[in-house]
Amino acid sequence: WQITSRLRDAAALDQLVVHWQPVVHLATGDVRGCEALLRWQHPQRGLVGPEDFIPIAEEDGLIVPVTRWLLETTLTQAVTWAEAGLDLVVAVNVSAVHLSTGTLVDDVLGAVARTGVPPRRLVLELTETALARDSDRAAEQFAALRSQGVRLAIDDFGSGYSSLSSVASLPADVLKVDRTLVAGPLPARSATPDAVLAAVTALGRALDMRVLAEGIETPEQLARVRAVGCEYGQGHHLAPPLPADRFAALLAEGR
Ligand code: G
Ligand code: G
Ligand code: MN
Ligand code: NA
Repeated sequence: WQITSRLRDAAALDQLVVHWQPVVHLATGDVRGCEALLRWQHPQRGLVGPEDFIPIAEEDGLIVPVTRWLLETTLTQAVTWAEAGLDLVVAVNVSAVHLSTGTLVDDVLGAVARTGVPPRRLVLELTETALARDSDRAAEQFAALRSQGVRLAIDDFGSGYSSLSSVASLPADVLKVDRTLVAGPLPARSATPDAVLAAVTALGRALDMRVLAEGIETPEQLARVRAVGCEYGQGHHLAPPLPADRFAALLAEGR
């Protein structure tokens, strides 16, 4: 079926929706920010997850207008939250395809300028695999965005095959530790199940990055990531991705 042409319509018809997953400061339990996660409200199929349409959007280049829309939507939402007294850091996932088109810097800075959100409140997330694909070009665009105050995160770190030196040479602000490291090896296979998690956390801190543990699903995992010194966390045990109204309700509870 013609998911691509339907997606073209969807982008125009505002069938895309954003869910917001809280980012929690682990020492205090405060929600300090959120990650924008795209969904497609399909008229027949219901809520379609990004894994079912982002790869197609990347193939035909639609990911670029979709991400432009997402940046505008996210920053507009951030303005609304700021007006309600909530100064949140908002994170948006960026595709390697977008990096390779060369329009990312203008797209991001344009949305920042139009909405008036302080650039420090925006984090762009790129996976280590995406960064490794064209690391010189990525570094160039990173430098341009960072010089304007936009923050950068290396997403899903520990899931791919990039080298430690490539991480050290990228000027990123946040290291997002992949959920496979948070889940850890099967205890039966390791006498020191936290060794890799601890080492990756120490690496991030040594490189002056904020370390954020992803995919925290249980109280035990929360205890582990705190014990190794992760500063921030995300995951279903803390809060799942939520529609804007439920995200706002959660923030209201915490105050
Ligand atoms: O939202 P999760 O719930 O299902 O997302 C699945 C995957 O889709 C994740 O790897 C996430 O990074 C990616 N994803 C979600 N929203 C976006 C987006 O707006 N752009 C890109 N490039 N990836 C996204
Ligand atoms: O951008 P990234 O690949 O990190 O995307 C975050 C993805 O992780 C989204 O698909 C989101 O729905 C998902 N996610 C968020 N919290 C959890 C969790 O606790 N467990 C698992 N398995 N997935 C999660
Ligand atoms: Mn992400
Ligand atoms: Na991630």
